[in-house]
Amino acid sequence: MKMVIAIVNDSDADSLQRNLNKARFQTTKLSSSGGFLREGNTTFLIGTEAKYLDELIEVLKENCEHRDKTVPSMSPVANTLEDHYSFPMHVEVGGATVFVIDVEQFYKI
Ligand code: 2BA
Repeated sequence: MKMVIAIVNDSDADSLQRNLNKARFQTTKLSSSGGFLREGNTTFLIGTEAKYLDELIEVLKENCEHRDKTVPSMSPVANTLEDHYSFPMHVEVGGATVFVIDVEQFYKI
C-alpha cells in the first residue's frame, strides 16, 4: 500500500476531490500553507493500493494546473526575503507537489 501526499493549489482542490472520489480514491483534505509564498494551499492524503498509483497520478495531472505567481516588492513575503532575492519575483507553482510513501501497516479499527 502507498500513501500519497499531494500539495495542490486551493483553486484546484474541489474539482480534484470530486474526480478522485469519482475514480474511487479515498481522500483526506487538509488546509495548509506554503513556506515560501505563505499562501494557503491544500494537502491531500490518499491511501491506495500500489497497483492504482499510475491512475492516481493521472487524475492529479489532469486536475492540477501550473500557475505563474508574481511576488510583488511590497509583499510581506518579499520584505522578509529581500536580502536573498530581487523583487518583483516570478515563480511557477504546481500543478501538484506529490510525495509517495510506502505504508508499512494500515488498520481501520
Ligand atoms: P510554497 O513554499 O509557497 O512555494 C511556492 C512556489 O515558490 C514553489 O512552487 C516554487 O516555485 C517557489 N519556491 C519555493 N521555495 C522557493 C525558494 N526557496 N526559492 C525560490 N522559489 C521558491 P512549487 O514547487 O510548485 O511548490 C508549491 C507548494 O508545494 C509549496 O508552496 C509548498 O507548500 C509545497 N512544497 C513544494 N516542495 C515541497 C517540499 N520539498 N517539501 C514540502 N512541501 C513542498
